[in-house]
Amino acid sequence: MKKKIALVTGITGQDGSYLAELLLKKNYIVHGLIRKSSSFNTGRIDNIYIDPHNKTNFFLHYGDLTDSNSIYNLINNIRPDEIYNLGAQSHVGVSFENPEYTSEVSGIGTLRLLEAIRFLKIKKIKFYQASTSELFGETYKKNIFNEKSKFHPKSPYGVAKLYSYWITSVYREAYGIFACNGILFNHESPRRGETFVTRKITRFLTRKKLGSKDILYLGNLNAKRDWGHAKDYVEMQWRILQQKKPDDFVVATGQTQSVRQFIDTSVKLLNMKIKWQGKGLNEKCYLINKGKKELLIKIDKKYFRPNEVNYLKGDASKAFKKLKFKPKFSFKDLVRDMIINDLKLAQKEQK
Ligand code: NAP
Ligand code: G4F
Repeated sequence: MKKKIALVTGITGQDGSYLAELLLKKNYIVHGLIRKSSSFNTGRIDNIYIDPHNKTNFFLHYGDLTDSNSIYNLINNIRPDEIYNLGAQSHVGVSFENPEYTSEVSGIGTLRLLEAIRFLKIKKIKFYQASTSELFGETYKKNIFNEKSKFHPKSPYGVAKLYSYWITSVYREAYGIFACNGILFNHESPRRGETFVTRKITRFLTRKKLGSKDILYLGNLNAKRDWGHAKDYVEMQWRILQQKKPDDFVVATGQTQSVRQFIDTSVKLLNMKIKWQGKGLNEKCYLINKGKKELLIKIDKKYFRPNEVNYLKGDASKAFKKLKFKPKFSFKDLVRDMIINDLKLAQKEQK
């Protein structure tokens, strides 16, 4: 049987790397778009790249979501069956500092891909857009959000992604392109970027466990997120494109935890004892060890966003039913997976 061809933007990122592995296991030929960087940015996919078995079915191409020509030429050359648009400036906090760039990449970048598909008239292409729970943003009476919920983004990132969401939907309706949105709630893993709060916490606490003297600075501890595991969620990205009709799906666990709860869970798994003291910007967390109190976490204003999404919880009933979505990782499994990985990293660093 002829192998399917997939193009993945954002292949060097958390999701891109897991998705590439999944597609290769499913016998796809995988092409990834990578941007030129002055230092290596392929750490998450080096395992795939250096494996000789993948020599004939894994290819990387330089390009950029801000560069229409690179996108057009690539799609024209490889003529993929499926395109997964995972590339983005994906950090909400950074989007307040670089709003124009974020819009170019995470918003107009999607249009560039869809325009290439339209111009090239490659009918077979199925298109996946990495949409996000940041579309919902505002909390209406502690809602649980589904595909019909009202959008109200609260950051330049959320607005850029809202553009991508709608342009994907418009190209589906106007030109009959098989284009889908996966509205994914937060998902993490040992491959999560270290500036996102979960990984920042697990990297710090595992180093601390091995005796580091550092202090962790965080922003809003009370924000709540619906955290799933990236490995579960990339499987859903693939399943969304295997449906008979193009459609949009919320992917979430239906559980929500605060940043503080994420810390408490990590600390328990590491067999550490902590104590929270104070309030607001003066709140501090102490490590209690052999009766001694050591400062562990402090609040730093710079990590607060000008506009915050305080609460996110998703209702993935549609995905449960149609995609047969059943997350394998519970919240505790997710934290454990990250802790185990980061403990190993911390041990390596010590050596
Ligand atoms: P990530 O780890 O930040 O990866 C982002 C990827 O985009 C990286 O490969 C990055 O390349 C690439 N990229 C950045 N700017 C680019 C540009 N100008 N041109 C081409 N590629 C560019 O993100 P992730 O967590 O895997 O998320 C994947 C997608 O899902 C993103 O679109 C994100 O917005 C969306 N999403 C994520 C979550 C989540 O909780 N993880 C939830 C909902 C939606 P470099 O490696 O060179 O930086
Ligand atoms: O880990 P975060 O930066 O993720 P955030 O903002 O929820 O965005 C992630 O999930 C979205 C899906 O909902 C994706 F679309 C997006 O691409 C990204 O993957 O922050 C989580 C929460 C926020 O409320 C933030 O204010 O943690 C709070 N927080 C508290 N201290 C912090 C910190 N966030 C970061 N990054 N760093 C801190 O020191």
